[in-house]
This record gives sequence, C-alpha cells and structure tokens, in this order.
Amino acid sequence: MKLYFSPGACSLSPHIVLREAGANFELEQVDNKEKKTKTGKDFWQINPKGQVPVLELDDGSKLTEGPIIVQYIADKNPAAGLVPAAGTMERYRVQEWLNFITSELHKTFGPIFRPTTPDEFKKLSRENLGKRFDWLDQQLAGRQYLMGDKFTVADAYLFTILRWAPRVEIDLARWPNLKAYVDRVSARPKVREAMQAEGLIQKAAAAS
Ligand SMILES: N[C@@H](CCC(=O)N[C@@H](CS)C(=O)NCC(=O)O)C(=O)O
Repeated sequence: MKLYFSPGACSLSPHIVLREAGANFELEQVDNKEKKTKTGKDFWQINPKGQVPVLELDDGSKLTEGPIIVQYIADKNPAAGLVPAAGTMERYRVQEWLNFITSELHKTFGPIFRPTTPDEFKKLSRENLGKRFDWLDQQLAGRQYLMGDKFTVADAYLFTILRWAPRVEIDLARWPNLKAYVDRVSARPKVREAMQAEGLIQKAAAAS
C-alpha cells in the first residue's frame, strides 16, 4: 500500500492509522499547490479530485476520502482494534464521529486557510468552529478518547483537524478537555512517529 500525503494535511489521519495498525506501507509526498508528487508524477492522474489522502492498494487501485480510507485500513488489520466490527452499533458511533469531523470541522477550516476568502466569512467560520468546540469539549469530559478508553480511527482524524487550530488563531486553551485530548493523542508513540515522518516535529535527541 502507498499513501499519498501532504505534510500536516488531513492525510495525517490515515498515516497515523497505518502506523497504529502496524500495516506495511510506503509514503509518497504530494505538493498540493503544484499537484506534483515527490517522484515527479502528475497528481491529477493519481486523484482527479486533486486532493490527498489517496491510498494506493497493492493491486494498483486507489481509495480516496479520508473517513473511508481509515476504516479500510482498520478493517484490514483487525488485531489493532482501531474500529468496532462492521454492523455493530459501536461501529455506527465511530461513523457518526467521522461524519461530524468531516462535515462540521474539517470543511469549516478550509476557507479560513484560503487567502482569497473574505474576512467576514473567515470570522463566521471561526465562530462556527467555536460553537462545535463548545459541544465537543463537553463530550470529552472524563473521556480519554471519543469512544471512551479506546483509541479509534475517529481520534486519528479529530486530532489531525484540531492540530490546525493554532494556524487559524484559535487557541484551544479555551476548551480544556480539547486541549488535554490533543496533548494525550500527540503523546502516543505511533502518532509521534507519523508526525516525525511528515517533518511536523523533530525526533527526540538520543539519550546519552
Ligand atoms: N473529501 C476529502 C477532502 C480531502 C481534502 O480536503 N484534502 C485537502 C487537504 S486536507 C487537499 O488535498 N486540498 C487540496 C485541494 O483541494 O486542492 C476527504 O475527506 O478525504
């Protein structure tokens, strides 16, 4: 399998899931502005939607859409326990989270990043995110992860999206449970590995 990613973008979510799942995979970096991959491929040919993440499977077929890719990886590596079994109510709960994250959070950040978005629209988007974060903060009270004590694919996605908050001048310190959640997820060894591989954090200096 090969994951096409762009550092720090939403592709960090399946990248984390690949590592948490213990899957064998390769990475190929995409320049999302130029739509070129590191090895010089035209990214439009890989994903005509022009977006990361893309998971290329061993038979050459490609899967897109982050919330689906993470479920695919988790289902193929059931021993890692990153999603409840398909058809169970718990699985629908994870899907409920994935859909909330994609439609209410992920896609609200997009216009704030874009330099051409009018300031008034950016202000409204920040306010909308704030309202969602108010609710999310309550949901995370007394919980380690979205589904309780167990880290799931929904956490990989939520963490990836919450990492963007400081870049759009949203201070997560306003939501103590969210802030603690981000710190908790970022301390996971596989999450750190993924962030290091994408150049988002430095490797810890070796102990002398
Ligand atoms: N619906 C897609 C959206 C993916 C997406 O928004 N990717 C962004 C990075 S976070 C991207 O590649 N944007 C570049 C572009 O749209 O030109 C998914 O959930 O995977």
